[in-house]
Amino acid sequence: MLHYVTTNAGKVREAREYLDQVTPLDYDYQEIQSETLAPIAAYGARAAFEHVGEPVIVDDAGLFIDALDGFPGPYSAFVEETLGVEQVGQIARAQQTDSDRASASFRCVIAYCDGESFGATPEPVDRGRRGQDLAADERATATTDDTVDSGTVPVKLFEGTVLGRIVEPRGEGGFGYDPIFEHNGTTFAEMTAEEKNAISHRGRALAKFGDWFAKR
Ligand code: ITT
Ligand code: NA
Repeated sequence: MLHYVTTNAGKVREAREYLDQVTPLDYDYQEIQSETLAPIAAYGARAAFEHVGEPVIVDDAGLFIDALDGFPGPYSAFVEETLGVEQVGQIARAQQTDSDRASASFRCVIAYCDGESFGATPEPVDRGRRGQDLAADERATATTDDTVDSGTVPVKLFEGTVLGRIVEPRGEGGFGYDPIFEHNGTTFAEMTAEEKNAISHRGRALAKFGDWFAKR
């Protein structure tokens, strides 16, 4: 049994398209605060594994707006609940200049934990809150994944990122910031789940996880 631990129904819909063997588990693990996603996902995966005692994946994701220095980033869920998606879009577009057309990236880190070790590897690299290293290159599949083995319980990480720009809300699909995130002329909310998965941060991270997990 592989549990996909989340309280977010939108994430579950997308994950099930990729991994049919995955079972959604609505467990609200305590989230640590960090300027980067990887430690949050890793900590959550450990906590969730200790809770269920079976293999888990945790998905930590966020929207990083370049003109706002990576805001809301790891705080995306909180900011969605407080400011709201539309207002985040307005702030981002107000910051827009000719050279910086409210460019942004969605990032996702999938953390897997089953209590086993994956071999000795380093702590995850801190890529900075804007995630420049990833966003600078859209070949998200080429990014290095890390294993966190120095804690008590090892965690394996898979990252995905997608570049886009912030626009006025369009579309009814998806969830969260999808209506204001445009990629190649289409917002994520205007795409079908399949279209979004094929290019999204989550889809890319899940694809990498799926390849690795199939061999495990
Ligand atoms: P869990 O922690 O329980 O999984 P959550 O919604 O709190 O659910 P995160 O902590 O990872 O998840 O916060 C991610 C937030 O980032 C999410 O609430 C959305 O606001 C935004 N987000 C992440 N992926 C997104 C996507 O594919 N489309 C739109 N918004 C997304
Ligand atoms: Na969360």
